[in-house]
Amino acid sequence: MMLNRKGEFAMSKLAAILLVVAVLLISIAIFFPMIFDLGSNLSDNQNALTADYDSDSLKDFQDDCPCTYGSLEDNGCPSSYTDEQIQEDKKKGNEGNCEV
Ligand SMILES: [Ca+2]
Repeated sequence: MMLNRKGEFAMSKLAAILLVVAVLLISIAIFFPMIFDLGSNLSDNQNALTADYDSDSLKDFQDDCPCTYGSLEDNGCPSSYTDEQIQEDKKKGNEGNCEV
């Protein structure tokens, strides 16, 4: 134990330890902000896994046409869609631009 001459715990050492811990935590928060932002990152990932923009029951990450309602047999695309339209729809979905 850290005791001074009177046999008491040295408060100045405790203050120094607390200061070092505070500086360390602030340094971590500055240089590794993602650690303190982990909760929102996880919920963003969860939203990305469960999102179904066009409500065709295929999750966006499985859907070949995440922006357009389509059947399960056509991987979430309208059966009339050409390969070019599918590519365009998928690109819009991947960029998060379904509304455009
Ligand atoms: Ca779809």
